[in-house]
Parts: sequence; C-alpha cells; structure tokens
Amino acid sequence: MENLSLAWMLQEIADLLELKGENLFKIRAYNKAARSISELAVSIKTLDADGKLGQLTGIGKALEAKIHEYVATGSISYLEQLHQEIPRGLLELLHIPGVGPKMVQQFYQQLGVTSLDDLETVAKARRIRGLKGMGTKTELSILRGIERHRSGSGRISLSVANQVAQLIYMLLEALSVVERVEIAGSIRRFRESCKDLDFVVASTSPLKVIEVFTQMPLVAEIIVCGDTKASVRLKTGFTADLRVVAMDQFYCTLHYLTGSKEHNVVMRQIAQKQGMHLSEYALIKNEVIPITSEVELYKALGLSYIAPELREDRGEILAAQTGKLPKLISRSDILADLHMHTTYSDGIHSISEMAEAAKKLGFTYIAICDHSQALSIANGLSEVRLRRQMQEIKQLCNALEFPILCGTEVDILADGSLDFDDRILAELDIVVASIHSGFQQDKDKLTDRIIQAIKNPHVSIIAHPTGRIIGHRQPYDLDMELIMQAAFDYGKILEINATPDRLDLSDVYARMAKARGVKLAINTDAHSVDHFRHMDLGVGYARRAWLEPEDVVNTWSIQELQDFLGRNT
Ligand code: DGT
Ligand code: CA
Ligand code: CA
Ligand code: ZN
Repeated sequence: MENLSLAWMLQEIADLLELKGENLFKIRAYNKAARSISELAVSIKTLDADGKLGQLTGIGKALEAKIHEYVATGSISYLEQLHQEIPRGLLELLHIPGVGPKMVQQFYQQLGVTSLDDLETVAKARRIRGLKGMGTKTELSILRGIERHRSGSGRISLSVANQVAQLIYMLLEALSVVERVEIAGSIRRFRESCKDLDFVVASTSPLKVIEVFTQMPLVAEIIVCGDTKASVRLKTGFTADLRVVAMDQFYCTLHYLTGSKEHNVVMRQIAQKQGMHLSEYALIKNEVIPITSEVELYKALGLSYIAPELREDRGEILAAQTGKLPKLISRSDILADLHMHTTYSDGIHSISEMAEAAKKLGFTYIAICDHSQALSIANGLSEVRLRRQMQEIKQLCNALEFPILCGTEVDILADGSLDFDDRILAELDIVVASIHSGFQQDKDKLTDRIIQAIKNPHVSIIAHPTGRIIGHRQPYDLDMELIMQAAFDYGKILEINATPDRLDLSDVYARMAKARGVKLAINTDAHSVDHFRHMDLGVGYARRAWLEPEDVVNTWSIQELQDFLGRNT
C-alpha cells in the first residue's frame, strides 16, 4: 500500500518539476525512483526499517531522505511546497499531445490558465494564436487534443487498475460488516485497460461500508453517495464504484457488474427464452430462484460456468451451451519463463539472482535472453560478451542445479536481417527475435522483416510482435494473417509479452494464432526479479484469448520444449 502511494507522490514531484522547467536529471531521478518503487516486491517500510533504502537502484541521498519522511509522516513536505507554487490543474494539461511544460508555463503566466477547461476557453476565444511561437494550427490541434483526451483515452492500464483495486479490496475485506467483497468490471475480466474500478460487497450495514469507502485516504472527491452505491474519484485520477447488496443478491450483482455489458445482454435474452428474468439483483421465475454462486447462476440457465475472462460475447455463450468451452490455462500450468534480462544488458539483477528468484517462485527452468549489440542504449551484447555469458550460464546451471537456457533477444534490423550471425545463433538454446527500431516503415516492409526473422532456422520466438505500448504507441501496421501463416509454416512461436503496458500479442491476435495452429509463449520479459509477478497478468490475459495449456509452450517440460525447437542437448 505504501509503495504505491509513495510512487505516485514521486511521480507527481517529477511532473511538477517538469512544469517548473527544472533540470532534466533531477526530473529523471524522480521518474526512475517512482518506477522502481512501484515495482518493488517488498514494502518500503521494511526497507526503511532495515536501513536498506540506499541500496535501491537510482535512489540517492536526497531521495532517501524524502522516502524516509514519507514513511515517518505519510507525506512529503517538498511535494506540498511544489503544490503551493503550482496549481494542480496544470498537470492535466501535459496529457494533451503537443503540449509540453514550456507551453503550459506560457498558458499559465500569460493567459492565467489553470485547468483543462480554462485552456479550452482561451483556445476557443482564439487567444492562443497571440502567444509567442504559436499560431492557429496550435490552437486547433489543442482543441482536438482536449476533445480526444476527454473522449476516453483516459483509460488506465490493467496492472495499475488492479494494484489500486487490491488495496481497496483489502481495506473492505477487513471490515467486520463486510460478508463478501469482490472486484468486478473490466479488471475481473483482465481487459488490458480499464475505465474505472468496480466493487461489489455483501453486507447488512451498507451505510457503514459506504462511509468507509468514501472516507478512504485515497479519495479525492465523492461523486455519488447513496444508500447502496457510491462512486468516488481517487487521488490517482480515476474513479471507483461500489455497490452494496444483501448476501442473497451477491452473485447476481457480481455477475452483472463483472460484465461485459454485451455478455449481460445475451444472458438476459437466454433467461427470457426460458421464461425467466435476470436482473442486476436476482434471477426470477415467478419467484426469486436462490443463487449461491456464479456456477449456480449459469447452471440455472442451462449453461456451464463461463470464466470472467471469456465474458465478452465472443462466442462463449454458445460454447457454454454446447459443452465447447476451453479448459483455460492457469498460472499453475506454467513451468518456465522464456524471456528475461540480466545485468549483462539492461536488467538490474544478475543471472544467478534471476535464477534463484525464478526457482523460488516455482519455475522449473528459465531462458536468459539479453539484448543484442545493435540495441546499444540497452547495453546489448557483442558476440564476445554473449560467448562469455554462455560460459557463465553453463557453470551456474551446475552450481544452482537449475536448468537455464542460454538465449538472446536478437534485434530484427531494418532490412530484416538479424543482429547476430547464424553461426552464433546456432550455438544458443533459444532465440527470441524482436523489433526495436524502424517502426515507421510501411506495412509491407515491417511484415516482411518479421517474416524474414520467422524464416531464419535458428529463431524460436517472435517477441512482442506488434510493438504496441498501451496508451502510448499503436501496434505497428502489420499483415497479421501473413505473419501467422509464416509462423505456422515454419513452426515458430509467437509471444504474449506480459509487461503490463505491452500485453502483446493482444487477446484478439493470440486467439487468432491459436485458431491457425500457432503455438504461443507467455513471457515476463523481466528486467528484475520483481517483474516475474507479471506472469499472473500474462496468464490472465491469455485466458481472454481462450488459450488452453497445450497452446502455450511455457507449460512444457524443458525436454518437450527442446524437442519442439529441434535443439536437443
Ligand atoms: P470499463 O469500466 O469501461 O473498463 O468496463 P466495465 O466493463 O468495467 O464497465 P463499467 O464499469 O461501466 O460497468 C461495469 C459492468 O456493469 C459492465 O461490465 C456491465 C454492467 N453494466 C453497466 N452498464 C450496463 C448496461 O447498460 N447494461 C448492462 N446489461 N450491463 C451494464
Ligand atoms: Ca469498470
Ligand atoms: Ca464502473
Ligand atoms: Zn526483452
């Protein structure tokens, strides 16, 4: 709980410093600290108590003092001071494409703009074109940007939504008046981005639950506060909805609020056809039919249980009627993680640290795939360093009694060739290939680059195939039909990269791959031991693609995988 709110505060400091036009290094330091703290597996309180804050990467003396202050007092006086200097509304302006800190300063100082609404007003009043370096074009693009920002690009990534939801869940669960609580909505369905958080609670004292919910420290503003529902805007910027019902309504309400809306509509029709009525609170046939689980609700309608990840009206209801639902993969099916980085390239833990952590988490083997030489910003490996790493991995396998596959994440270069010679690729246990540059090429060129990589006999997996960064970068313009056909023809694996802002392949493409007989890998692409937990996210997301254990190579033993790759050692 502490880690996340601290990370938010540090990020806010970084953003405010940017608005002030402060030194770039200082801003980056706060950015980095926010990121690394949000990814930590241990509580910042524990680290502080053990005097270990200084050992965190990227945390210098000044930051350490502020973290210490936060642990001791729950706030950071420096942040409060910055808030006194800079109006809160200005931060939101930075979300408008093309609007940077310098522009925001001009809007604030010369036009008195302190919010998005203000900015819209001055743009419509044609006052922006009068500012130095700006014109009618700027004005128009700002208006368009504001419109787009408001029309729902404001979705949050699943992993952020889920982290905050878990905090609120724990808080509600701890209340003695709460009989049951569940997270519902798009988070429960593992959608890659979410508009808000949804909670369902069973309680005989709804007012008490609502009081606690609306008074949480995380709440910035109460939007709705009724007898059975509440809606609040959190300090994190997004909203959280709560519904409190009686225990005998809980499962119908949970089902309704889990959605999706499209799934609910079909469910209601199915009920109607059987002379029943399904509402947000109950299933009724003349009188209320008692429902004590979601399994029972589906059964009452003649359906087998449909997992939340499938509830998108993508054929799941027909499958549930005909006994054709997939036997979905689950976290316990996963034996290995096949894509991760170490200190050899841009990871922050050593090979042995990664291996030890993976072993502890129950993985039975891993593959180390550090970056190749072309990716110099990530300290990519030369052939010489890769050879040295291969040696070290061999020794560590024996020392740790834990199988580690020696691999690489080789760059697919702009012309479609690979960043290492076939000669050295042939010596590796596994080769992950991916694009990190030249995204702006046209569709044919990009598709061809990936297909060339697929055709290379040494390549095993194509990593994060479409290159999307959720909320920041659209997928590359690719012909996925051709890519999947090639992957099938050449027996190559496509990755579902479980990095929270990637989730790439998407659920839709992963399902398409399965349908075409292409195998998938779910990999964390971990750059530290803390990232292994993203495997849960990757598996949940893979369930949205209807994947079963047999579709996913991480469920195979090391021998089965090596047989598939044709590299028996
Ligand atoms: P989101 O918030 O956009 O990421 O997606 P959801 O699915 O969490 O949507 P949300 O929070 O608006 O509503 C939660 C669930 O409530 C939704 O999945 C299904 C149910 N629901 C909301 N509005 C309607 C509606 O108009 N009709 C039906 N049948 N269900 C609805
Ligand atoms: Ca929602
Ligand atoms: Ca909602
Ligand atoms: Zn990687």
